[in-house]
Amino acid sequence: MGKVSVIIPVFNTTEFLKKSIGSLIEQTYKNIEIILIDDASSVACSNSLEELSKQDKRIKLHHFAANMGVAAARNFGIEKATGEFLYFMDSDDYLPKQTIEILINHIKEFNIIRGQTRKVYFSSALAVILDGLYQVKIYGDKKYTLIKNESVLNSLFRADFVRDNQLTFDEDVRLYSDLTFMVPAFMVAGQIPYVKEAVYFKRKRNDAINNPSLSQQDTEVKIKSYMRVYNSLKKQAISFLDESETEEEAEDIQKALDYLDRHFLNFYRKTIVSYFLDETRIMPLFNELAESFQLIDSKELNKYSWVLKNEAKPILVNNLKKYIRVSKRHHELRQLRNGLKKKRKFYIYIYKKFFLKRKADEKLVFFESFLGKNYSDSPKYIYEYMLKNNPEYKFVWSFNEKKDIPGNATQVIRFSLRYFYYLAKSKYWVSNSRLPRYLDKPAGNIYLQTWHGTPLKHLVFDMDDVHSADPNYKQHFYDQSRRWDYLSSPNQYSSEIFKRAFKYDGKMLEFGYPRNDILYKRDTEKEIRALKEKMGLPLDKKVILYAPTWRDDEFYGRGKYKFTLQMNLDQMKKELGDEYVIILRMHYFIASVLDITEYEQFAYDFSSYDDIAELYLVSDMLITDYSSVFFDYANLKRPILFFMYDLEKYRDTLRGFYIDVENEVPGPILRSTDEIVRSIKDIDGVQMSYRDKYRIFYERFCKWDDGDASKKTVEVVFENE
Ligand code: C2G
Repeated sequence: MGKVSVIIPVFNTTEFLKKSIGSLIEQTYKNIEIILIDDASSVACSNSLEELSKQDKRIKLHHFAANMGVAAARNFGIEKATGEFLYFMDSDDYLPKQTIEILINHIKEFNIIRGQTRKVYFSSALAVILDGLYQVKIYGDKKYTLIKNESVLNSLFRADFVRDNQLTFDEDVRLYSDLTFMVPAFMVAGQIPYVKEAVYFKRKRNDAINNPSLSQQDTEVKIKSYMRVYNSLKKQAISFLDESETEEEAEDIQKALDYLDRHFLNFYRKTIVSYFLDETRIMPLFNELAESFQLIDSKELNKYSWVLKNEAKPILVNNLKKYIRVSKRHHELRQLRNGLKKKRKFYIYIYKKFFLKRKADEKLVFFESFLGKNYSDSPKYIYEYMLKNNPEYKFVWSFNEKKDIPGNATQVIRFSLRYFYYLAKSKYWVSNSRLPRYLDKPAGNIYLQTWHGTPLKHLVFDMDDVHSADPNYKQHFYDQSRRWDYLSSPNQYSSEIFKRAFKYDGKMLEFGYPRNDILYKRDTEKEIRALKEKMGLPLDKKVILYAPTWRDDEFYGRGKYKFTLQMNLDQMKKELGDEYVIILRMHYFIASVLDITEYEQFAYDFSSYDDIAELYLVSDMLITDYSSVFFDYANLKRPILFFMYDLEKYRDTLRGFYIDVENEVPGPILRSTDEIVRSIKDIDGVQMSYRDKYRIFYERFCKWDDGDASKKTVEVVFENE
């Protein structure tokens, strides 16, 4: 079997190179050469390429002196290739071991063969490929569906075929140059086989802000490149059609023409139309748009909706003014239609269209804590402080269901029409987590983000792979956090992390957490006794609080996480039940329900209890894992045990920590119920041996908390206004 030249342009993808090049080195098909074209990357990236290319003789590394773009790099790669076959790969993607072997085994007499591309968000995707069970499907009439994703990736080409037909990538466009190679290739390739099992993992970058991939770049550049590519390919295909000699050839070219039209019209519908929502963007692109539309076959255009056809009319005659009018009307129609689809969407439509246009109430404050789940956390304490001290203000609380709370705040059900109405009406927003992205900020609005914990786990832009259920996490977070005017910080350590990891450079309120005021103001025997009575806890037993966090990779769906109790409650009850009771408190993301009916009088499920700070107060010790609860709990100076049965996975794969957990946490790290029981039986000894660590920890994380954070926060945010 012949040699395969794998061509990889590289531009600043240092963190992905090891994975991608490694996946080539490990291919079961060994007869390959790996042509790396360093497109004038950063020094770090170039060095890392040098280092990696020493690993394997099959690697040939070339450096460009100036950045030339992917198309030029790939063309250069074609020139340098010595193989019988060509294969293109991107430097942030990777392959399962068998991909090239499968493609080679099935290319047979064909000129091109394609495999399947799968999008991934992290570096550990696996494909299950059963030897010999490959389904090869031959595409003739419908072959253009194979390039719906307009990509050259994961296709194996005969090198002769590419050279004989002088196939190259158009170097004048920054994006969509793949089409300038693929469409002409498909026009002359004849039938094309496709093997689903030959998988290619295409990394969807999770950080479009710091490290955008080509496809995540500026929409205007994208549209311009696209129109240029379409116009030139369309003209080229039309001239081929004119020159075609046989009917068969003409039919093949007609398929390319139809594909191009369909592709263009879909691009227009999906990308250009929404970009034109802002009408000032139309004019600079309009001439080129008209040129493209004039190339479309009217037969194809007629297959589209009347909305699109109506827009096409003024474009075809190059009438900008009329197009702007039609486009505006259609946008309104689209918004309305979207709005009517679902109740929530309809409310958002009303919010934007009507509520936002009304004047806000200067003295109205909107509160939300943990996505409407609780009456808790810093928003609660800021509210209670204001209730007492700022009678000139009125308040709104957003909850998932109505709650019994002090004061006379208006309550709204999250996502109801009233929720949207009051959001628009409130000059102030106070929330401890993100508010939805579509909630445009009303004019003059002041948004206090209190956040909800000293960070232990890497946050947002400090995270590499995102394993959680929301793949666009970073982009969304960035958009949402641009609206914050104030951010509460519990300690110096957090201030530094927040600035970097949230890319936040607004005002920071460095007063400690309002939610921890209670730990200083109400830590008295009398208060604790009253709380225990309210909670129905026995007064003659000591209380253990178990409050673990959630795991990014264990979920049922977005925002609905699983939790399996790893603690043996039977054993705990048997060995500790005489002296202790245990409160189980799951994270608010956890959707799993605990069944603890067997452990009545010993285990209490307080997962839906509003305010964890009250649980801190009534407990004699805390068991937790990677939850920020221990930073707050340390204010009480009571013992903390760390039940970290999955420490390696959590630290190394899922998140990564900001502190050296094994050395810095102020209590023992335990991995089994046995160890927990042993530590609890000797809790005084444990406390003694962690005395110094605890002191250092307290100094570092709890020093700002003094019981007056709510007061100081309100003075800055509300009283200075
Ligand atoms: N919390 C709780 N009960 C738990 C765990 C946490 O009430 N069993 C509350 C605490 O107030 C804690 C806060 O939720 O400080 C945040 O909890 P973490 O476990 O630190 O979770 P975190 O990863 O910060 O949640 O990405 C956004 C997530 O919202 C962050």
